[in-house]
Amino acid sequence: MPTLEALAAIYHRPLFDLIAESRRVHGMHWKGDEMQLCTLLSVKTGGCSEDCGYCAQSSRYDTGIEAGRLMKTADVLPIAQQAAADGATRFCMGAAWKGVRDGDAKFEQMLETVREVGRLGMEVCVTLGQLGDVEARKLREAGVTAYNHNIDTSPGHYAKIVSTHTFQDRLDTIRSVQRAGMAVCCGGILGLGETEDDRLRMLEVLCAFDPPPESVPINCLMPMPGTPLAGAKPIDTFELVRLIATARIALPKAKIRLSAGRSLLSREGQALCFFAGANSIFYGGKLLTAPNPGADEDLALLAELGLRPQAPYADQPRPSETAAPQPAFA
Ligand code: SAM
Ligand code: DTB
Ligand code: SF4
Repeated sequence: MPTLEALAAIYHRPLFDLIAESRRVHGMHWKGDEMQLCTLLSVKTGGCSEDCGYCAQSSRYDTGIEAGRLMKTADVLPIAQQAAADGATRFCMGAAWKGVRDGDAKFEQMLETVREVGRLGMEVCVTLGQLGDVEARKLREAGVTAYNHNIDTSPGHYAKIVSTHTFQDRLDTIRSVQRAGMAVCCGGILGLGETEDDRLRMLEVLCAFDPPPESVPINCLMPMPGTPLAGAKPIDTFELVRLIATARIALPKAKIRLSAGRSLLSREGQALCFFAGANSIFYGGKLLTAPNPGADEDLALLAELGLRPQAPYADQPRPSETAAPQPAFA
């Protein structure tokens, strides 16, 4: 498990040396021409009680996003079917909740949606906020293969961004997800006013997970009007590429997902991120509330680069089978 010093030494190598190394590591574990396509759907938008300073869905900020109701299973299904038909191999459903609780009618409805979506043959990922062991087990039994719960930034910077829950709360949820045997999808956001040291400390925490995260979304802040971070400055593409390359070297078996903020990058910037080790993207014109490049645009970019969508479960077991139910931390 790399120390902070080791991560910093990797991160600060001359850029071309760094990318050459991340490409070498990538080639040892992944087919270099494959890209995982994951489609996102916000099944419950806005009205969230939490105060995450980057998020348009927090009810604390006047962002123009109205609180919606949980989508019915019957309304989610055709969207998931379309995503599968368009070539997505993972379907990720997000809810603007603090968390979920067993026995709650909304949680039951979510389980039903997972069961139905699971029949379509895609990996099923959900991101529903905090949960405990019971909820995690029920989600896994319903067919969830991966649970997304980001640490978002370093332990030290977290409290400057969110006050309604703690970094430790995030780790506790992740531990429940691991105990239930679901794959952990966990990453962060660049652009929250963090330092380079914070970014590397975030990676250090991810590297300490046991088992390591199955996928690591690297989001660039989409500055959302009305949030405290609306005026944050954009991410330098070379800094993003360095972090992706460092993550690829430190977490060789994880899918590294170039996530939110891709619409702010040039095609060349995205290509450099892919070359440095990013092998997964969100696919479809919308993230949760923010825009994403359109599916046609992405397919054209992949074709131009000679990349192809990753077939479902190509030559590896389903994620839930690789994630042994072990605690994240002692
Ligand atoms: N409520 C759940 C939670 O907080 O885990 C699930 C939904 S939440 C919107 C999922 C993730 O989206 C966050 O952890 C964060 O990494 C990312 N995110 C939210 N707003 C973002 C923004 N404006 N720019 C980039 N990433 C964002
Ligand atoms: C993740 O790390 N990024 C996605 C997904 N997990 C749920 C969400 C990005 C949200 C971007 C802002 C928005 O759409 O509101
Ligand atoms: Fe709520 Fe998640 Fe947004 Fe935080 S990131 S305000 S928990 S929806």
